[in-house]
Amino acid sequence: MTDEQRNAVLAESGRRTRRSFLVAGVAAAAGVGFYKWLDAEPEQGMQPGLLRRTYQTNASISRGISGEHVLTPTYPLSRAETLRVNGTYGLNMELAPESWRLQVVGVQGDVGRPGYVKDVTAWEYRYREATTKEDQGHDTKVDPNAKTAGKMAPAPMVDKAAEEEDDNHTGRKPRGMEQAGESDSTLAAGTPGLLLTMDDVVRFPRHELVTQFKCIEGWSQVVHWAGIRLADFLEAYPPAPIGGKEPKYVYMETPDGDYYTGYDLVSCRHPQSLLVTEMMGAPLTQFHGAPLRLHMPIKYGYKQIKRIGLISYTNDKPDDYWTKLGYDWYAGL
Ligand SMILES: Nc1nc2c(c(=O)[nH]1)N[C@H]1C(S)=C(S)[C@@H](COP(=O)(O)O)O[C@H]1N2
Ligand SMILES: [Mo]
Repeated sequence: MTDEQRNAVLAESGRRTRRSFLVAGVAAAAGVGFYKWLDAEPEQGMQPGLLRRTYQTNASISRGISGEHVLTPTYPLSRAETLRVNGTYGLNMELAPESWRLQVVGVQGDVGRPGYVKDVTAWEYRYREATTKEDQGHDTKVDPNAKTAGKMAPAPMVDKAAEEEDDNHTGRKPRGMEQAGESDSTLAAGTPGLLLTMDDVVRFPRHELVTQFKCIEGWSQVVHWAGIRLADFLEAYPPAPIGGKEPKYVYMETPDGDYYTGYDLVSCRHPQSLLVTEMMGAPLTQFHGAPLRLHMPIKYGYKQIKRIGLISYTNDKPDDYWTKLGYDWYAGL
């Protein structure tokens, strides 16, 4: 898009007329190109907000534009505040930081890449006594009016139970020890893939975002995030075609699979989907998902998995923790 075209779009959108919506819609239909010109704006604050409002106003009269192609509003840093801790499924045992690896499965040409192993599931994450005094946060609350009331019971403290249920005496933590149980998308033993370290992740350009974080329980907070774009990561580790075509989905898990989430590839490529390493100017804490979590402001909080241990491409719609408990798989805002 030329500067002239871009200015025209900006002017039109600013007027927020029906015509501006159409222009924005056409730009949105251009997909990645649309993101690129928005991204070229030094200040991301104003314009996406206008587009977002336009989109919301017109959503009912148009099906040609989807939330996945619109940037969510960004805010001045002064609006950002420390995010409460909410939901600690898969986080109750503290991960030994040196044992963290990112398992990546289904990558094109993975055999020849550094970090390739014949069985990613054989990687042993290790846990240790909690060293942090961090507030363990709020359990997901029960909304008595919700259809799913009763399903949002407090998170059980599973660490002791997990240790005791190690029937095979492998010394490894059993999977699926939280409320929703084991994921249907758990990898089979013997699944090859990559084991990446944090150095492999932070080599991509660093991005910061100040966005609104929305939990389905009805609260939201403006938060300052820093990390890398999931899109950049996925571009460097592209999916291997399945049946001659690009797979549709991305699946993520905490180490040992107690919390898990599924996404369509399009949402993962959204330029505001970040693999986050820092929040509010400091490294992620244990209960906010150290060392790596997802921020995906086009989705509700429950899709924003903390402590990522696995990223996997798949053509089967992946299982999702809160979908198992009755919530919408897409969780779009
Ligand atoms: N591993 C893990 N990730 C998770 C959750 C969880 O329980 N475990 N809860 C989700 C929900 S419902 C919300 S609202 C956010 C909360 O993130 P925060 O604790 O950093 O506020 O994390 C999401 N990611
Ligand atoms: Mo949430």
